[in-house]
Amino acid sequence: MESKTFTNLQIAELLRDVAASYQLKDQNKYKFQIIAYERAADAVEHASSELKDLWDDGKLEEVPGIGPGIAEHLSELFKTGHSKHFDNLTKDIPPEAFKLMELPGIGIKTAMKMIKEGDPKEVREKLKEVAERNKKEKRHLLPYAAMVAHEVMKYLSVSPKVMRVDPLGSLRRQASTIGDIDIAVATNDSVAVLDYFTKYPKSQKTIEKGDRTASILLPGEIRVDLMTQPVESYGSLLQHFTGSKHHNIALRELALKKGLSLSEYGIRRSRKPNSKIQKFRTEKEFYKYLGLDYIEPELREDTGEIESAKEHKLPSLIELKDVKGDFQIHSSFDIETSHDLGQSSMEEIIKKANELSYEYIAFTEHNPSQKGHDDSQIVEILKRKRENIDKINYSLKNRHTGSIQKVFNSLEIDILSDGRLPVPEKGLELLDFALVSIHSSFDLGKDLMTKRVLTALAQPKVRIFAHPTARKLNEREGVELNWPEIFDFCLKNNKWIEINSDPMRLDLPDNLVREAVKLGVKMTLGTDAHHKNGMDNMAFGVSVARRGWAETGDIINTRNLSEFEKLLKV
Ligand code: DGT
Ligand code: CA
Ligand code: CA
Ligand code: ZN
Repeated sequence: MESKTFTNLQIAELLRDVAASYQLKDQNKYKFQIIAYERAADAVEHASSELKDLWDDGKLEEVPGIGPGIAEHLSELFKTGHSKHFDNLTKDIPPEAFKLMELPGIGIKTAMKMIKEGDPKEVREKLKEVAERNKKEKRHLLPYAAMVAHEVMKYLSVSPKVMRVDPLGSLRRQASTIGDIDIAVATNDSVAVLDYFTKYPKSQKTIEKGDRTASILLPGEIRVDLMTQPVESYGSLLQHFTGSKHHNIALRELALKKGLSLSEYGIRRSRKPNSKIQKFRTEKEFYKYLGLDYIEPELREDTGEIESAKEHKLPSLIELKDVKGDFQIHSSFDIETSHDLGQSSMEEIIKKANELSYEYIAFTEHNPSQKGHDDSQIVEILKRKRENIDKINYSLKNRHTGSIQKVFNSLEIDILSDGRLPVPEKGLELLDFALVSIHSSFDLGKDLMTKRVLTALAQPKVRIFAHPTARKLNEREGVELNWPEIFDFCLKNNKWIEINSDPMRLDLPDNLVREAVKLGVKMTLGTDAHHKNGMDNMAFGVSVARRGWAETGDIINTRNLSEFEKLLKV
């Protein structure tokens, strides 16, 4: 490694390599070293500050798991870019061996054996797999990237040279995961702005710097690209670097047919490089010049948006302000569930809902656990919640203190592996409506899983299929379901599909939202908040809905209270 700025991830990897080297030397003799280096690697990986910063402040040894010995070697590493001790230990081991160790189930000994005695083709394939994994792991969840970008944009907007600043790329298109952050600035002094940008206090290094672009690396392996143009061409810049790549390729083809050529500077009448360039202040003018209606960034994925823009048939997308309530909230009201309870009281949540100007919300705690409760006890617990909700609604009716008019008595119920629900009929009757979701047995296979879900949805009180694929971004793939069948059932039986706004979920995914919209299946938005602040995540669910071409009509919680109550009776 050349640079002296090591990220925590790089350091953790290095410490693991050292542990592996000891293991290869003599597993018994170096038992303690192996444990110490592995523990240190774990500690570094989970440290909340960058190790290099801690070292700068002389606080390296305060990290639990880093003793004086390892601290000394790391110190040398930060100072010179190398540690003699680490280099000596690792020098005779091929770097590929360390790479192979990143795959689950492969230790250093297996890795060495594969390299020395195994099929070279297989080794190459495995190494490719490692590269793929690393690429995947480096994508950041949207809310995290949005937060980091917000800070950088705030910093940029302080500079008097910065006239406008906007997000670009996948962040502006609100994709669920972000590879790197891209930002646009309108300025007449690009050099000064780029200079100022590379001095961003949290920047670990400048990756590249030119006349109109610069890239920096932030803690957590997050890269930020900045692009600039003067105000006169700012629209072209926004358009060009918002992408997506596929949208731009399709747009370029359309332009070619008209004899035009596109770039971040504007549109040329001919392909000759010196021909006059038409500049655009806004994207709207840019699209108009090509004969297209303005296309919202969330739609720019080349899935038919250009044709629709030509024919003036783009959807009028739902906006955050259209949302009149939240359909998945977990309060701290204790109904003896085996899942996680919320952390905020019903009162705190209602206060927050008023701040968000909602008309209604649903309390959807997890169902009481079957362990330790028989059916009659479950019904008793649900009665207690019903009474509490009735009391709240009584006082809401008589006090009129905020926008909230009503709270609904709901429940998020597990779908058991055979599709039954762990709540008896008498318990269901106490609810206004219920959500059902998959929290276990994720590998049933498509047919059984579909049958399981349809069985649960068939219950009359059940109206919403919550976080329907059960995916966890960067953690777990979604379950397999026969979507045409599920959608068809929902359409015929007035069931709704949730767009869960939890940043880890964003589920229903945008491509399936699009399918639902095409078929006329209605959806609900829920934050799955387990704390009142989680209710702010609604914006991310709205982004998913927009990426799926949803209009207000497609989303149930854009209805006002009386409209919604009518729908509940259907
Ligand atoms: P990401 O970063 O993987 O989440 O996805 P994007 O869409 O942000 O991709 P990125 O950062 O590589 O590029 C930003 C956008 O800029 C991309 O959507 C298409 C557009 N673009 C236009 N010209 C170019 C080019 O020459 N190179 C790249 N990489 N992107 C370009
Ligand atoms: Ca990007
Ligand atoms: Ca980029
Ligand atoms: Zn859930």
